[in-house]
Amino acid sequence: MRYDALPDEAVELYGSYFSQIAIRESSVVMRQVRKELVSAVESMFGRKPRVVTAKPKKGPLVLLATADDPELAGLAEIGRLKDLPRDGYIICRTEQESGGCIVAAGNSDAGVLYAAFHLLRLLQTEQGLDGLPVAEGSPNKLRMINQWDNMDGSIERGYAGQSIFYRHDKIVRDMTRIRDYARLLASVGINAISINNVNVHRTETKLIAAEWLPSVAKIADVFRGYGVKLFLSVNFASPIEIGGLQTADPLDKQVQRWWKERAEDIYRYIPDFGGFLVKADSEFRPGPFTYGRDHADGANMLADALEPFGGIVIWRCFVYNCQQDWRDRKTDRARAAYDHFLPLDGKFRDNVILQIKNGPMDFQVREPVSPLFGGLKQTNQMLELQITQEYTGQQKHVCYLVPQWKEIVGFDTYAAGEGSTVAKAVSGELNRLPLGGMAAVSNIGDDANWTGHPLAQANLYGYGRLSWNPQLTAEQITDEWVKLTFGDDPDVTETVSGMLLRSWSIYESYTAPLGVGWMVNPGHHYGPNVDGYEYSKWGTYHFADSRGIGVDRTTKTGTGYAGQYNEPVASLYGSPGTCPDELLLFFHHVPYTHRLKSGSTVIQHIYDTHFEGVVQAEQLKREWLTLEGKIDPSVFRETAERLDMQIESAVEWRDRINTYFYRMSGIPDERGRTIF
Ligand code: GCV
Repeated sequence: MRYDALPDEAVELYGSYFSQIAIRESSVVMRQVRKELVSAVESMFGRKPRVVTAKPKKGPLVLLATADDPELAGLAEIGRLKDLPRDGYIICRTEQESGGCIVAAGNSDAGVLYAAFHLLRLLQTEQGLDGLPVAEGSPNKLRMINQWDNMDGSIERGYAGQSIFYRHDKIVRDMTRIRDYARLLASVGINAISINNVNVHRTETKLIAAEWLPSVAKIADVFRGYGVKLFLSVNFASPIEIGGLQTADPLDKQVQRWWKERAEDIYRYIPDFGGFLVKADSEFRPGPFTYGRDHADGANMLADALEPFGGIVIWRCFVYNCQQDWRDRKTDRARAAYDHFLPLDGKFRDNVILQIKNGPMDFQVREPVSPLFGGLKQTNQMLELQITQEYTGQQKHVCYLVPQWKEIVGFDTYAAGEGSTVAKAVSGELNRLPLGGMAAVSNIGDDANWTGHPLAQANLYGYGRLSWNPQLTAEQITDEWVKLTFGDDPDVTETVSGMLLRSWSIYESYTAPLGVGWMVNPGHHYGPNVDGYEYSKWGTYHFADSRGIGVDRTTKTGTGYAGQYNEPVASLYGSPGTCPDELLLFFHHVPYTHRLKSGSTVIQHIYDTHFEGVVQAEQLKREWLTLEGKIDPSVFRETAERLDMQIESAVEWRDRINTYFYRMSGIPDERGRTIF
């Protein structure tokens, strides 16, 4: 959204079209479309466009309108809109008018907004308009952001400053930053946001009460202008904590009535309120289990309260025993979501969506995809990703996650034969379900650069683009972001794209090996600590001893987790001979001398990747330094500083991991490098 001045050639080619914009401000969204376009055009073409509400007889001009606008009558291309989803759009060029016209038309106001951003993106990335017409629509009805912000201004797992929504237990008065955020999100097609942490503490429980609803409504007003629906995370025990009731039992009539009344209150203030996001019976949060009820009872009770107003309940599946005894090798946290929710398939109301984390554990740098996606057949589902880099370098390390997310959305669950990808499961296409989409935990805060690490912005951008269109390749998304952010100097675009696209694999190489995960410092989760979680209650173990390492999750001798997948995936993961190297220790306990498909032994792989990871981190820094003078100086400096932190941390990871496994196994590095 820099809207840099365009090169002369582009100004010459398109300047006349953009000298005149025809748009009817029939809604708050259309008003923002007009504002965005006017300021972008002024900045890119160096001239303020003339804005008219009815299409003039003579072009050239840019016309922005919804499908039902009479101005579009007779335009052949517009017919294609009816085959696109509600927020779909087309952009085309017509020379029938004298002078010519660029038309950006949407099935809804939000569709027009997305068309406008698409048009601006084409100009900024200097792709020009030769590729028109374009017709787009997202398969995902919900493309959502989850804020884990608390009202004291802190952000759970936030690495970019304080909340832009709250400060000192209050909602901020100045909404400028929130407005900018809404613009940012809309520019990549996000259409929903929950604005408070899923761990809903005492103060935030009151967000659904009269005390805070007027201020929440102001935030909703800001997001509405950009086609983004507002949701709140709610505390399942609210009827007790703020309602004065003795119970929060979902089958209790008083409780049901209490939630219905809250829904009425909320919709009085926010008529298009999205609904509730719920973390229940998870990590000490209250939930239906307290009353001997199941998660369908809990979710359906809230869904019934919201249903008359068109609201939905997004119910998280991150439910597991966080009080496990490490001596107990039968209980497996990885199994938990499937074990809890599969038996409830088909028991949820139509306005409930189950939100499932991408992996069965918790946003590790490498995990298999949750088997729930291939298991649920009759329940709306949503994929939950984590943009904030809790376990992936906390925005000190560059770790671009789009390649990881691409693997996840492209994973074949075989639920209905080959080609049953996660993308199809969550869009609803696979099981012909009405609701679904993607959600992700945001990585922004009030840091001037939004994300702490300047390159971490690519993760937010990439999530938005991928949730709009899961078919986009990582390379396409990266190329767009780099050009929009840094311009199109080939030295810069090639270097930054290369750095981003390699960064996930570099981070993986010097941290926990072969999918085993969790070798981090407990609590804050930054930096290496091989046994940090080994004897804890969290169910996150690697079981390393002097002979081998890994978790046996097979059906024959282990926890049976591998059997939660459909065939042929269950068999693939079920045997160490066929299990992909990168997930070997997630599924199998093997000796250090076990030979990987790569030809290396497990122990030698650990040494090699950890030495190589540091070399690669240093290489990232070297590459970045070649860009001095070609990148905004403050961005250059901030990134260089973070790359130094990354190298320092990678060295720590390398030495601790290598030393630990050398001491455990007694097997030296074949290449005789320094291990302590
Ligand atoms: C919001 C992990 C994180 C927690 C987070 C939880 C969740 O356990 O460490 O901070 O809590 O996931 O997703 O609910």
